Amino acid sequence: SGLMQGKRGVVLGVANNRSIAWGIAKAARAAGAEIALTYQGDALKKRVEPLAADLGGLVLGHCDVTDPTTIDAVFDVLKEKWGKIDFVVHAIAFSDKDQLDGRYIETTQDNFSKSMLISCYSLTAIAQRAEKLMTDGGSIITLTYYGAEKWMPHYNVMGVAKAALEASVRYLAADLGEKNIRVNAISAGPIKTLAASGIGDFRYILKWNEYNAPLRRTVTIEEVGDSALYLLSDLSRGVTGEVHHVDSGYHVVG
Ligand code: 0WD
Repeated sequence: SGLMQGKRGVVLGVANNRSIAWGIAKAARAAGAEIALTYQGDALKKRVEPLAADLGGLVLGHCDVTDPTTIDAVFDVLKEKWGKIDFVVHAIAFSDKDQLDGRYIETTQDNFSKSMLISCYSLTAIAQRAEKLMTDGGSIITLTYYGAEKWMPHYNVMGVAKAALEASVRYLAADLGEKNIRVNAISAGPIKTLAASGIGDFRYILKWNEYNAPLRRTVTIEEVGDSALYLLSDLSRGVTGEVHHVDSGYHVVG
């Protein structure tokens, strides 16, 4: 379909072809969008470049959200190549793996700060740059998880960071609404990705969702991608500040 025809956007957080960001990039491209990707470090560069080529897209370069100069650099490239953008997909999170296990109470100050910076503040840092390029309005989406709303085993500081991320979505939506820039989140069900493999007992969490979610299964990155099309396109032009669950309905029972 041509739902995203004429729209251009940047997708941050593709690590490999199992990334949720990749599911969204593929769906947006299939609907007609032009896509730009970033990568974090040289190890991921080798994976992201061929994926961007598959989409006929741009590679903007290295972006590590802990280093604001690298965020500025990729937005400078965007400005130079495209002048304006229509959407941003933020699919970035990080916490030390050894603290995604056991008790939340053991979280260190250092990992708390790092998790909040990468998993929460980065959305605001990116929105600051995106605002300047979204001269005809736009749509910004981020990825969150049910652990923001309820205690979940082992999710720990990520749950706290996701709660703050969801609050950021509401504050950013209010700030950017008068420019017709919408900010929403997708709360995805558990999917086996690189980031998820760091979470303790993740296979058990997948099984638990299969047994208990209304649809009796987990979701795929393609399903998250298709739902993202709604939030990225004009179909959702009346929607902002929302957290949309794409989780086989787990949130109604969990
Ligand atoms: O079950 C899941 N997989 C769920 C993930 C359920 C609900 C939400 N999410 C969220 C994650 O919390 C994250 O916000 O979806 C988003 C995307 O995560 P993903 O697709 O599960 O994981 P992955 O493919 O690993 O992509 C996350 C990427 C990083 O990958 P690695 O694994 O190398 O940390 O986030 C990027 C990086 O590419 N990233 C950064 N990018 C820029 N600067 C940074 C950073 N400092 N740190 C991580």
